[in-house]
This record gives sequence, C-alpha cells and structure tokens, in this order.
Amino acid sequence: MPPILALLLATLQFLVSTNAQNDFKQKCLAFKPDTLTQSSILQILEHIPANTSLAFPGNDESCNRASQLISSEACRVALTIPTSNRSGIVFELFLPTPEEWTGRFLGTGNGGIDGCIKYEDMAYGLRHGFAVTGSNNGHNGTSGFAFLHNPDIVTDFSYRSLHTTATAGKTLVRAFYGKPHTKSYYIGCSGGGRQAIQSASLYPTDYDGIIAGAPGVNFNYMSSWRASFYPLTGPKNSSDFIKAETWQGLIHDEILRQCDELDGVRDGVLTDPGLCAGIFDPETLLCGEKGGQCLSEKQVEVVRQVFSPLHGENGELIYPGLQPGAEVRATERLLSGTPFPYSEDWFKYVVFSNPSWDPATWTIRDATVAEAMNPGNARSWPDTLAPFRDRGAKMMIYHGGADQQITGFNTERFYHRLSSSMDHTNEQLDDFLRFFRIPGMGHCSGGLGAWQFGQTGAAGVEFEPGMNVLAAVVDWVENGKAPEMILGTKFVNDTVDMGVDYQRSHCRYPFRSTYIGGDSKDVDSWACKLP
Ligand SMILES: *[C@@H]1O[C@H](CO)[C@@H](O)[C@H](O)[C@H]1NC(C)=O
Ligand SMILES: *[C@@H]1O[C@H](CO)[C@@H](O)[C@H](O)[C@H]1NC(C)=O
Ligand SMILES: *[C@@H]1O[C@H](CO)[C@@H](O)[C@H](O)[C@H]1NC(C)=O
Ligand SMILES: *[C@@H]1O[C@H](CO)[C@@H](O)[C@H](O)[C@H]1NC(C)=O
Ligand SMILES: *[C@@H]1O[C@H](CO)[C@@H](O)[C@H](O)[C@H]1NC(C)=O
Ligand SMILES: [Ca+2]
Repeated sequence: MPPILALLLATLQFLVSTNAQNDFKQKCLAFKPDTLTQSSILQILEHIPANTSLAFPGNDESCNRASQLISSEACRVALTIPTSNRSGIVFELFLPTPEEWTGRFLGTGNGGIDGCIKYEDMAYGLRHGFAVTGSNNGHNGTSGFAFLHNPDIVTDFSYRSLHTTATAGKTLVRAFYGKPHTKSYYIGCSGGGRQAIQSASLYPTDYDGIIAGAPGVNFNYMSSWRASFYPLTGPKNSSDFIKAETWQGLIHDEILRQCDELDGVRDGVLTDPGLCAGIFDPETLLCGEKGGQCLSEKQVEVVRQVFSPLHGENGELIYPGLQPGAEVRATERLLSGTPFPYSEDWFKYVVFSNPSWDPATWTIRDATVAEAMNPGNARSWPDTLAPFRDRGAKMMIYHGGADQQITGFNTERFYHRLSSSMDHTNEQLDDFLRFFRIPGMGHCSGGLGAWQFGQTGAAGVEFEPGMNVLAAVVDWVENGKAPEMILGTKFVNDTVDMGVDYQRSHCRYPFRSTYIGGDSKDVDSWACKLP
C-alpha cells in the first residue's frame, strides 16, 4: 500500500474509533440510572477510558482499595439504594461498550463481614466483556460496628444487598443497551462464597452460573469456630502460647514428616489433607528427656484441638477442624494469639449487642446462642438447592486444601449434606453443582499449590474454559460443557512475568488428584481417581 493511502486509512480508523468513543461517552453521560431504580440516588456517572487508574477517594481505608486499573473502556454508575428506612447499599455498575459487551451480566461478592467492593473483580469481569455489578453489602469497611442495633444492615449483609444489586443491575443493563442481558453470572470467595450459596438458595433465579470460592457457609458456627481459637491458644504473652516460628518450623515440619508423602510426592503439599487429619499425632513433639525443640503437654493438647472438629454443647459436631498444612499461614490470624476480628465483631455488635464483650470469654455456650439467634438468617447452610437445579443453573465451588481461614473440610461436609438431604448421588449433583479441591492453596488464593485459575481479578491465566473458572462456568451454562477438572497454574514466585512453574489438574470431588508416576511437576503425572 502506498504510504499516503496507509496514512489515510489510519486517520480514518482513528476518526471512526474516536467517534465511537465519543458516542459511547455521550451515551454514558446521558444515562439516567437513578430514574430506573426506586428511590436510588445517583452518586457517580462517568465515562472511563481504557487503561485508567481509577481512584476511589471516598472508599473506606480499611478496604485497602484506593484505586484500580481499568483496562477497557466503560461507563461507570454508582448509586445509593435504600433497602429499608434505616439501611441501604452503595451500588456500582461497570458497563462495557456495546462492541465489547458479550451480553453477559456478572455480580461480584464481598469478603468476611466486610462492606468492601471488590473493584479488582469488577475490572476483571469488565475486561472480559461482562456488564459488572458490585456493592458494599450494606455497610462500608471491614468493621462490623455498623451492625450494632440495626438488624436491617445485618439482613443486607446476609443476602439482601446482593439480591438488590442483581435486580437493579439487570434493570439498568437492559435500559442502557436497549436489550436484556443473555446470561447472568456471579463470582465470589470466602464471604463472597457464602453470598453465592445464599443467592442460589434464596433467589435461585438471580444467576445462571455461580462460582462459590471457599464458602463461609454454616456462618453462625463458623464464626464460633473462629472465635474458639483465641481462648484455646491464649494471648501471645500466656505461658504456653505457641509462637508462629514453632507452628511454621517444628509443628509444620512434623506434619510434613508424617504426611507429605501420603500422596507419593515429597513437595510440601498435602494433596488430600483429610488423609493427614486422620493420622497426625502431635504427641511425637512432647518434650522428653532428649530436650531440644519440643512442646509442653498443654501445647500438644492445643495442637491436637486445632486440628480437631469443634463439638457443640451436646457433643454434636458443629464445625470441622483446621486442615493440616494450613498452620503455616493460620499464624496470621487464627493462631496469632489475638481475637479473630470478624468473629469478635459479630459477637460484639450482632449476637450480644455489647461493644465491651470480651472475646477471651467465648465459650461453646456462645455458639449455641449465635446459632439459635441466626441473625439476619446469615446461617447460609441450605439442605437443598433444588429450585436452582431445576431452572438449569450451574454452580462451581472451589476450596483450597491449606485454607488458613475457613477449613476446606467444611465444604466437603456441605457437599455431603446436599448429597444426602437432596438424595443425590455424586453424578446427580454433578449435573448442576461441582466442587473442586485445590491442593496446597490457601484462603481463596496463594500457597504452594497450582492456585491460579481465574478465580480473582488478579488472574494471570487466559480466559479459556480449561484453565479459567469464570470461562468454565460460562461454557457450562451456554454450551452445556460441564467442567471435568480445573487446570491450575503455579507461576514462578507467584509472578506471572516469571513464567509457569507447573500446572496441575484439580479434580472434582470426590475424585482425588493421584500421583501416577513421572516428574511430579508434569501435569500428566497425576490423574483424578476415586479414593
Ligand atoms: C491498554 O494497555 C495495554 C497494555 O499496555 C495495551 O495493550 C492496550 O492497547 C491499551 N489499550 C488502549 C485502548 O490504550
Ligand atoms: C460509604 O462509602 C460511600 C463511598 O464509597 C459513601 O458514598 C457513603 O456515604 C458511605 N456510607 C457511609 C455510611 O459512610
Ligand atoms: C421503619 O420501618 C419499620 C417497618 O419495617 C417500621 O416499623 C418503623 O416504624 C419505620 N421507622 C421509621 C422511622 O419510619
Ligand atoms: C498479657 O497482655 C495483656 C495485654 O494484651 C495484659 O492485659 C496482661 O496482663 C498480660 N498478661 C501477662 C501474664 O503478662
Ligand atoms: C518474589 O516475590 C516477592 C514478592 O512476593 C519479591 O519480594 C521477591 O523479590 C521475588 N523474588 C524474585 C526472585 O523475583
Ligand atoms: Ca506431598
């Protein structure tokens, strides 16, 4: 092509794209979202050019999200929407350009008891052509203080904020593009995983495809389980307190000595921590005559209890124990000699409505009280998802095998609960719900395992169904291709730019990732087998 023609063409392309951008910008700024959702108040309406570092000056500092890179062009809408006469939500919607919109709708969740919008997940969905919503779940920041004497804010946290957001978001999407979305999806982990289960249970038509990561279900008892650690370990200065170095050195080493090779590979990962929980014996660490690094009798008992299920006042199992292998990072919170902050706030501001309640006084009696109260119906422990199943919706659940905040054993328990109460075989559950265990992964991310599979906004993997959980649930919903396994990727030093360390196929429960020989970093050296 002669240079002059090439220049003309380039100029033309530039003008066309600039015009499209101007059109989209005008369309965005002319949008009247607050007239479409009842009683809402417009907070922000702005056009975001591609590759903008978007700042959130009003965002609560405890959310630790001062800005977010938005890589594709969008129209941003922020509203406040009342949910009762004493509560309301901050609602956010990112709308891609009509050219980039796939027709899909995506909801994003929160974490813990927080009211932090996961802007990284919103940016992630936007980047892949979803119209994406997020909300503050009824209050701002990570503290539970807002719950005090306001059960409506607790209800928002439990399920209402997510449902309100889905409803408003879909209405606005239809108005903005002049046609409704095609399919709706949800992605969340931890507290966001709990919201996922609430949504499927209470509002089964809200989402067609749901990703529930490390779900904080059986929430009342989970809060008690977390609260039980501080009275168990004692504060940092108590005489038998087990220091982080001891958990990470002595105790972790002994767990690896007893359990690492149960899966056939000495790699620091317990592929199925359930095998270890059944046999691990901390007694070997008891100080004897030899001396050296060791544990007192009381410390041995603490270690034993940390890895044991929590039983209720009547001796019934209320929550399973920590997974062996999770102790390394559990020293950050559960084993830190300080109260678990979310549980402390939940008991203070919700269960007891008493800001001076002392978390050191927690006893199993308090677990009974919280469970009976079930504030805001936050239990999140359904025994059926039949309406969700019957309308053809799909759910993928995942949970790390070294989760330092919510034991992965509870998700196995949830799976068995659904299987037995719905009277479903694994194959029948597989039709609409699949659970993937991620060996060596911590809480939602991180760890020695192959933990990157598109579950968070920081995804370093391609948007391919085989290796990306969001793409996988889309493929399941839209093309009927159910995910057999998830290919996880471990990057060198967890740094995408440093290249792939290894990949592993994560099996759907109850299949277990099983070493069959060869280089253990080779994906073909492992197979999914029934135990
Ligand atoms: C945004 O940045 C990426 C990476 O630097 C680049 O590939 C892309 O072309 C940019 N997009 C626009 C619209 O500038
Ligand atoms: C919550 O934060 C938003 C900004 O993200 C702000 O508009 C709103 O007023 C805050 N709400 C409260 C109760 O502080
Ligand atoms: C708020 O609504 C409740 C019903 O949900 C009602 O009982 C109460 O009187 C209302 N309070 C105010 C201040 O309007
Ligand atoms: C331990 O520290 C707490 C403050 O965190 C203090 O109140 C308590 O007296 C200390 N106990 C001992 C035995 O030093
Ligand atoms: C590995 O990552 C950490 C941050 O997570 C960084 O401090 C360190 O320098 C990295 N190491 C290498 C070799 O890049
Ligand atoms: Ca191993």
